[in-house]
Amino acid sequence: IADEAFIRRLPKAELHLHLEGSLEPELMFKLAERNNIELPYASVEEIRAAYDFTNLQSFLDIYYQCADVLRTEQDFYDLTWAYLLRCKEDGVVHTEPFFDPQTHTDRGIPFEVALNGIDRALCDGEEQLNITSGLIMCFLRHLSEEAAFATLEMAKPHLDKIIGVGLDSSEVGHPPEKFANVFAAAAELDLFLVAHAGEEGPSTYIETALDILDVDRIDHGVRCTDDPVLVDSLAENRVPLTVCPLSNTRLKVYDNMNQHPILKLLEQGVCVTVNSDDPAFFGGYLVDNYMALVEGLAMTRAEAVALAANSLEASFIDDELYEEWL
Ligand code: ES4
Ligand code: ZN
Repeated sequence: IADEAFIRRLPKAELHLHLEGSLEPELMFKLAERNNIELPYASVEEIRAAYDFTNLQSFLDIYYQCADVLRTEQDFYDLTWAYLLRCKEDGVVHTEPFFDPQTHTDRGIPFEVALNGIDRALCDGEEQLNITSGLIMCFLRHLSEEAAFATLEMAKPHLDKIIGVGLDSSEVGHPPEKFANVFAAAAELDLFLVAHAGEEGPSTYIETALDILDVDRIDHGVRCTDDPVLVDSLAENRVPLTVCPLSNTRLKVYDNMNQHPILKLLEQGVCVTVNSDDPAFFGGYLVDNYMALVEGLAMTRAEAVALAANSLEASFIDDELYEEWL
């Protein structure tokens, strides 16, 4: 059985982390005060008590509301920097975080305010913490493909600060193929491609994300277990899945961690990785997610090493860079 000190020391990449989802209640209060915003909660305890989710949408409603405290470039810097300090504690040597530009541009915050604050913190993280990174911007799938195109247009002057595009928000009813044209346009710009698929949505969304969007990785993807032929094909092609154990139990994809399929998928040869998704809302950062697998599934040291190695294999950094960590 693996233990916390062992897991903390393993060099790991984090490949599925929403920066807006790393906003801790303490920082939320600080930013609300700084920006003269009245929060609908009286205390940090009251905020944490509101994080009692029944499904993905019940979480997203609160998550978008909380993001409203992020107003200035410094706010986005502080958010990102706080996350990077947690990476350092957790032995994360490389991270490819997501941000949701439309969550900010739709309430009047310029694209550059969010991007520049995040980018400046990521640059400082490379210099001061020795954590490499690559930023991924996600399109909100409950909005139109036209709106996604407008967001891609805003990113065009800043392609030196963005390595890829993703697809997140409410999954069911918004299949990957809705975004076929904008993903093709992003591929033309040499951006990496990822998409949330098979979290609450069916395994067919995993297939269309791969076949129609041509993504490099699948975010979540756990519902592939409904289709054994798909599982074989994911294993055969080493398609990475960025799995988020605490997210899946907090959003009731599984009632209990002992039902989580990640270690079974690992054994079947699928390139599964461990990630924290929205750690401020789901009760834990990367090491906490590994420890949840120790507690729920009696994960061994060998399994933890394999999951950490998968995260480096599945990252978009040069293979030579990660070999020094393996
Ligand atoms: C998300 Cl867990 C999850 N699923 C889909 N979209 C998201 N955005 C932030 N967290
Ligand atoms: Zn996610």
